[in-house]
Amino acid sequence: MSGGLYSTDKRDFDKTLDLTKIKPYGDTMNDGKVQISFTLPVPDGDKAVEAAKLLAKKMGLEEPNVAHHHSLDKGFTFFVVYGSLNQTIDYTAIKVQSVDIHSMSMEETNEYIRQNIKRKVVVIGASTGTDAHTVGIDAIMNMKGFAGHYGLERYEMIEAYNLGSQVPNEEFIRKAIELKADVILVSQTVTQKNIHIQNLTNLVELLEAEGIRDKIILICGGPRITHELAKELGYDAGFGPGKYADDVATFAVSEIVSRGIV
Ligand code: B12
Repeated sequence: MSGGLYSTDKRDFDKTLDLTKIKPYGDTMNDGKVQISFTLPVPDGDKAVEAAKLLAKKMGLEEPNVAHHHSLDKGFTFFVVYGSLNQTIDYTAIKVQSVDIHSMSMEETNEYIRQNIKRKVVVIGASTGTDAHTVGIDAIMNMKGFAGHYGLERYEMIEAYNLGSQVPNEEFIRKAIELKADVILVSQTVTQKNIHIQNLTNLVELLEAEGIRDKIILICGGPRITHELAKELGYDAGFGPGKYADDVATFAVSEIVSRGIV
């Protein structure tokens, strides 16, 4: 792509596009082309295909085309539907809250701690409540890390304790007090029936009741956690997919220093 509307020059691109009415791009601007997939609890066949098309129209797709369908099991059919979305959104009206920091490397974070905190930072993490998923918290904490980013256990100036999964909030707090944790990391993956909201809220309430909420950096994360949600629930920050130990460590140590809890 080069020149005019498709220029890779961001300024040209922004000028030609009406950002107040953007819609998906397929192969021509504003064609609205999307592909969706879903399963219906009916047997495969012509009637099922018609049902999928009708449903796609109700979702706002014009000229839906069932590109693929196959029987998943007796009475269940999987569909891939292609069509043009008739909805637009005003991109200029969107406001998002995110953690606004330039992440340091592991070495830079270690040096920052040596210079500014002058002792090891204690971090405790777990997947709490009934949540059995450990891969997210491991990605942040394990020595070997995730996607080329070393985990907190590898940081020379961080003492990291990963308690695993299904850790009750009370036990988590007891351990945090025992280890004199500076930073508490909570991972929540299951969001069915908003169980994560209840569990995250309960942890904040318990920390407040213990009188230690202000003395620690409280961070949550998971596939459906945003910084905005985290702040709403009384956390210092929230991290979702695409975030690694570097981001979390940078935020935590800067926050310790700026809040003067060294
Ligand atoms: C692996 C897996 C499992 C494994 C977990 C093994 C393990 N030791 O962790 C097993 C098989 C045990 C499992 C069980 C269940 N699972 Co499961 N599981 C998955 C799966 C396939 C992958 C999750 C994963 O590992 N992602 C990789 C990690 C690296 O990504 P991540 O968690 O997003 O982490 C990143 C960020 O979010 C962030 N992050 C995460 N945590 C934290 C914490 C902090 C502090 C910070 C800063 C950042 C951070 O950093 C990470 C790196 O960028 C997902 C589907 C999927 N493809 O995502 C379903 C999924 C999460 N599971 C699901 C469900 C429903 C379950 C069960 C309830 C099923 C059941 N009925 O039994 C049980 C859980 C029971 C329980 N009590 O919790 C649902 C959750 C739906 C929902 N929204 O609630 C999913 C989405 C599948 C689905 N589509 O239905 N599961």
